[in-house]
Amino acid sequence: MELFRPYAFGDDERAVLDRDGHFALPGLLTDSACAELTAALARIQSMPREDEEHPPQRFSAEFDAYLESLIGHPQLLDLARRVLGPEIRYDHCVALNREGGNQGSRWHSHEYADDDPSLGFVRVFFYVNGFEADDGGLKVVPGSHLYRDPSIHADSDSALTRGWMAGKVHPASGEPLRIEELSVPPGTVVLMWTHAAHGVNPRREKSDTRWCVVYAYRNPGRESRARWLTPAFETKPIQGAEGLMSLY
Ligand SMILES: O=C(O)CCC(=O)C(=O)O
Ligand SMILES: [Fe+2]
Repeated sequence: MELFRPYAFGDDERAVLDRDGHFALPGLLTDSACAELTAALARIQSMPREDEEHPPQRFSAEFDAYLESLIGHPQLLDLARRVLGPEIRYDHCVALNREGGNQGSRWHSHEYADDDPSLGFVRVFFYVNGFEADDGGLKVVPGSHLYRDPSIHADSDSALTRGWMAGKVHPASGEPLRIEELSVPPGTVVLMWTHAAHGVNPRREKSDTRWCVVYAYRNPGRESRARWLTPAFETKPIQGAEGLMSLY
């Protein structure tokens, strides 16, 4: 089944991703993929959170055959390889559903090979029903990923501005760092380098659920703290994902 509509992601787009740390592909997901994803994410949402070690909300592909099938989908792997080059591994698949009233997420960044820029780690967010900036919206700091700082944390925009961002510039342009709040239409895919500073605004009380799942891939070479998969899943045959499930 087609996952993506036709799109452009060549050298120019890759350069923007490398400069800013994120790149949005608006409306990339096909209608049928959006329908399948919504159903799958609703199934995950309705599952009990009994097993604290392996919650479906975090090991999402292990709990849903459709989400599992996308790990090795040729169009997703092609996109991941346009970003990372040929040698890639699967890292994680996490449901990021946010119901009305969800508090969003504080500012943070993630680790991977912090001292080795030749090893990349990309998050591929599927924003199935999109979002407005003030309603479960993703926000970013363009250029922040170039610091490769895995431990950015802030409780609010102002705390980030006064704290980690203070005095820092976008290494590519020399301009002061700034917060960018995204708004994206349904079916949008956002690529993000793992060291990018990012946070999520609260979902409005009366809004419907923001359906979202992230697929993360990386170049092999280092341990990965976010690699949420069970040993059984690592060795499970998944079509298209042969050779991609191991750490190294
Ligand atoms: O919910 C989101 O939009 C972002 C979640 C996030 O920070 C992540 O998966 O790393
Ligand atoms: Fe994150």
